[in-house]
Parts: sequence; structure tokens; C-alpha cells
Amino acid sequence: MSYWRGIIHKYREFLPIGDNTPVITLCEGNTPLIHAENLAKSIGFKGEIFLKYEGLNPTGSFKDRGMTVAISKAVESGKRAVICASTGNTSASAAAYAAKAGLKAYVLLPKGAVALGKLSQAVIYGAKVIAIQGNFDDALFIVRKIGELLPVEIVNSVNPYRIEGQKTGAFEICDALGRAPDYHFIPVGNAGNITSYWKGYKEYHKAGKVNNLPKMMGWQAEGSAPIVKGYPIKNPQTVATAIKIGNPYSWQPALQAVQESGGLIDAISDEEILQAYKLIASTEGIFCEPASAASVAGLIKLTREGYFKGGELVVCILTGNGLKDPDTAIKVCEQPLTLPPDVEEVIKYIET
Ligand code: AN7
Repeated sequence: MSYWRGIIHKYREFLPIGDNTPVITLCEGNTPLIHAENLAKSIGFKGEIFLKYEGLNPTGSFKDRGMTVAISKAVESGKRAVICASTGNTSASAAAYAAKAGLKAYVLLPKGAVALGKLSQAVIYGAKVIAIQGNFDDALFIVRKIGELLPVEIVNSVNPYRIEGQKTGAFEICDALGRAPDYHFIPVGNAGNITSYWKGYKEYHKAGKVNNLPKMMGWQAEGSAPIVKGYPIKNPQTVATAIKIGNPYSWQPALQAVQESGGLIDAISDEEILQAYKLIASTEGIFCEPASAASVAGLIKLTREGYFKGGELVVCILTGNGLKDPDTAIKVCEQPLTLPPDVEEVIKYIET
């Protein structure tokens, strides 16, 4: 049988999985790498763009790649409960994998700052949801303290197994392209994912699976750009709630990824993020969440500035599914028409 059994089964030799590790999987990974010709044309990019659509993971984001490893290792070490702070996606993923493993899950969310779809996921999977009257950074501080005091496994990306699992995204891109891209565009929040991808590319390169390495191009939201500014942001703001993080845990490894690869980390405005968000949907038929669109927004910005010579192979990571945050889509698009139930009334609006 050759059915897809998740990233641990596929990439076991690259992961810290032993004979006694119980594999807790929801069959994550194997997400599509989509050739975005329409998008390239509409932004005037003279190379190839591929979109890695991580929104098609089991809970709708890239977090599942890390969570299958973190939860499997938590079970192996005898833990009965897991805890995380989250802007939404980590909590959805932790709750689902904990449900599958039969563990208790505690998720701390910044009150009023999590997209409704993500909150609904944490609740239905049976996690104990605690809304903190503060931001993500406050919640992560509390989680790390509790992790020191109680035998509960932290499943934020402070947990190195999360980074290990997430690096499999890089393996899939290399397997699909037969090489690494020239440029890897990615949104940056807590900075775990950019760290993971760089680790993955380097390991695949070292193993002789690819001969090249990409430049790592990270994108933060302007009102929430501590790494770009060089200091923590006390009160981060952005429409892209997933990356509304003022003091990222993986700050240093993210900078290292950018420096080693010859890439960059920069900021993009909310307006540019929302324009990219709409453009990805209207040109490629792909609905990602606002934070995910930061990668494409960054590509658009650099293309306009004349950064590229032409002929480059670029991968943009679309980290999460747009259905998690329908409120934002409805807010930024034209409102639906309301008409009487009458052919004559409706036909006025149909162009052929
Ligand atoms: C869609 O869920 O931090 O730089 O608590 O949900 O690895 O943090 C989410 C982050 C990008 C940023 N895109 O990744 C959380 C959380 C989406 C995200 C990021 C997140 P990192």
C-alpha cells in the first residue's frame, strides 16, 4: 500500500523518531506546490512563482508538520497534557493532535485577537481554551513559566520538535522541483517557520538531495516588525493577526537564516498584505489567510523595485487557509448584492 501516511512516515530518516516513538499523525504534509503563472503575469514577475499551499494541511496550516512530531515525542516521554500560547493556528493544531493522542490540551489565546475559525477549531477538538487579557507575547511568557512548574509539554516552537517537523516543507519543495528554489518567501511571526525551512534546505543539501540553497526572504507586518526594527514591539498591531507577535522566540535563528543564505527580512504594510491576499485569490483561485499573503506581498514589493533580473525560481509559502478568517475576506471585498427574486432584476448584473 502506498497511501500518504504523513511527514514522519515519509521523512523518518531526517527526524528524531525512534523505534519506540508512537507516531501520532493526521496525515499532514504532501501539500500542493502550485505553479502561479497568472500571478506572475499580473505582477510583472519575469521568472517562475510556485505557491506552497500549506492551508491544505489537516487543520488548515503549516503547524501540523511540527505538531505531529511534538505530540508524538510528548506521548513517548509519558506526558499527559500539552500547553501552548497562540495567535490561533498553533492552538488549532495542538488541540487536534492532542485529541488524536488522547492528551489534554490547554491553549492560551490573546483575548479578541484570534480569527473565529481558529477559535472554533480549538473548541471543537476539545482543548481547554483560556483567553488572556493581553497579547501573544504575554501568553507565551505564562506558558513558559507553567512549563517550568508542571509536567506539561509546551508545543509552541520553543519546542525543538516543532522545528524538526516543519523543516519537511523544505524537503517537499525540493522533491517536487528537483532542486531548491532561488528565493524562498515566507511570513514571519514567532520566526519558527523560517528557521525550520532553512534547517530543512541545509539538511537536504548536505544529504546530497539538492545542489543549491535558496535565499531566505522573511516578511513581517509593519506594525509588528521587531526583527526588522531591531527591538521588541510592546503593542504590536496588524490585520494579519497570525503574525501579531512583538518579541519572537526564534529571533536569532531567523536572522542567522537570512544572513547565511544571503536573503533579507523586511516589513510590509497591512494594505500591501490585503492587496496580495485578494490578488492570490482572484488570479490563482487560492484562498489563504492574511498573514500568509505577506510572503507574496513581499515578492510584489521587490518586483516593483526592480530587485530581480529575470528567470528566477521563487517559492512563496502560503502558511494558512483563508477559511479560518472569513471576516477579513468579507470586510475587504465588495459586499454581495441583495435583490428581489426576479429574473429581470438579476439579469441586469450579468455580463457575458
Ligand atoms: C498563518 O499560531 O504563531 O514565524 O501561535 O499562523 O513560525 O511564527 C502562528 C504563526 C505565519 C508565522 N502564518 O509563523 C500561532 C502562530 C500563519 C501563522 C505564521 C503563523 P512563525
